[in-house]
Amino acid sequence: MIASWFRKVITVGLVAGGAAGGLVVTSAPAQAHVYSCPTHYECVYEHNNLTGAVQMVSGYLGFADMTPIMHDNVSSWANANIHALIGIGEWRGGHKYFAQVLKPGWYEPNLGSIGFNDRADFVQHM
Ligand SMILES: [Ca+2]
Repeated sequence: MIASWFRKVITVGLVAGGAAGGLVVTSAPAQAHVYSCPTHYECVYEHNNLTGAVQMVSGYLGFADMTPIMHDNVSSWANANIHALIGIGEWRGGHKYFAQVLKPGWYEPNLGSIGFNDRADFVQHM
């Protein structure tokens, strides 16, 4: 049942509050894997393809820091929320930089594909 939520991945690059707030959207091929992120959560994973250590973040939290284990160690992630767009990002010079935004039910199997492997500091509702 959860698997039906995961179909594709959307990549959105943006800088919150940045003057040059261009929005770039690209899509990557869908991939089928074993999904372990419960409905209403977003999950970040240590390794590609939603494997390795996991941090599950309640979809009711607006913002969550990565745990010490996951900080600068996230390689893939999933948004199992029903409605919420979730962004993943890092702090850059005191500002939030969002590397990617996932629609509900989407996942990113390889953050390295967008140059963001092992860099995430937080996830946040958009
Ligand atoms: Ca990693």
